[in-house]
Amino acid sequence: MKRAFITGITGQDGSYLAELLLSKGYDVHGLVRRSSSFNRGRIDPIWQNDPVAAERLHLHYGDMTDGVSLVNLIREIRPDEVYNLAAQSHVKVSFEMPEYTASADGIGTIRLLEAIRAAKLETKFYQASTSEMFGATPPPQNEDTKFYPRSPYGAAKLYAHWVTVNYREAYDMFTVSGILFNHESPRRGETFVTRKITRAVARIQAGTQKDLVLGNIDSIRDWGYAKEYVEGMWRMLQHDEPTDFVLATGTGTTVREFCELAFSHVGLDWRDYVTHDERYERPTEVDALLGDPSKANDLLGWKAATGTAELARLMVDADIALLGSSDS
Ligand code: NAP
Ligand code: F7E
Repeated sequence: MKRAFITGITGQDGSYLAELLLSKGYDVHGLVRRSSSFNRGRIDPIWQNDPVAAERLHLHYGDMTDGVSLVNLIREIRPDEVYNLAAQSHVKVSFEMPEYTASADGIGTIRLLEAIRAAKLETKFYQASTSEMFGATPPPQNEDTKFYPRSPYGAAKLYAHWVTVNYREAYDMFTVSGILFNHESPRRGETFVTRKITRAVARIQAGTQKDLVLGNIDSIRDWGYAKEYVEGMWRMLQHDEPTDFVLATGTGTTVREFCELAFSHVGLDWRDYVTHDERYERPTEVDALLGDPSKANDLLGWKAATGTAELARLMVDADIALLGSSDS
């Protein structure tokens, strides 16, 4: 039985990845932060839906800013595969908490790599890198595109990307940087724009919300379905050689168009509800992200199946269902 260690297991991607690895028979260990309120809502259903698989799921307290916790956990778990998904992942928040973002997202990665190196393990390592590293470089973007991050988050992730590459070259470790374009789902955090929109659509339709206040709606993103992207992460670690991959749909959509897709799904005109407030804008914006996933298509046989329009519809449907279940 293979053992995996997932940091960020309580997040959107971590929860889908935990389910995937459990379904493949892995023993899954996850890093959780101590919180005064409940933060395991995304993984809790595993115990209800599949109690037998849940016996192979183990949670450990720790933090990406606490190197000692990482050293102890790696030594104790001795994982075959590590997926480093933990991060302060909100771009706008990274302008407000730049130092913390650098520590958790940037230095946290080297803390984890050092913990693996110190334990002298043959562990395979996946780093959750991001299209935000391309920032100002125009699309389409692929593995050879020049990096030009536009936020403390993008810069911290670029540091993490390069130490991942460096540990592969310096110490011959099996380390992979997965450069993922935006991926969303009904489990997406509520302050990211797609979920903010689909949640608002459900509430506006139910009559419990009047309007939706957004920032820049002209930016272009390449939005795919998170559940499919975690399969790509796993395939990267099963590939013969450690090398970096872009995962994306290959299609760009503006925030404005995403609004249109989500509101029209329930017969509403987005222009009647969406207003603007500059407090949701960033000091520097990333105008256009659109990925070229050819390398992953060719070498991993990975392809995004769900396009942005279908994604918008499934997220609206899930938010309507969620609203219904919380009302009852
Ligand atoms: P997410 O929902 O925000 O989840 C982030 C996870 O990291 C949560 O489990 C969170 O714990 C944990 N975390 C945050 N700070 C931590 C710390 N200091 N120590 C330990 N754990 C910490 O993010 P996601 O959308 O699943 O993304 C997963 C990873 O992929 C992130 O690294 C993100 O930056 C990267 N990424 C995401 C996308 C995307 O479009 N979703 C695209 C490219 C790259 P709590 O639950 O306690 O908050
Ligand atoms: O913004 C604009 C905003 O916060 C998307 C993270 O997962 O993907 C994500 O980062 C766009 C931006 O995602 C609002 O200015 C307008 O242009 O949903 P977002 P992001 O910044 O692209 C990358 C790949 C990651 O790695 C990150 O971890 O939407 N926008 N109005 C807004 N954005 C938000 N959040 N809220 C608004 O009201």
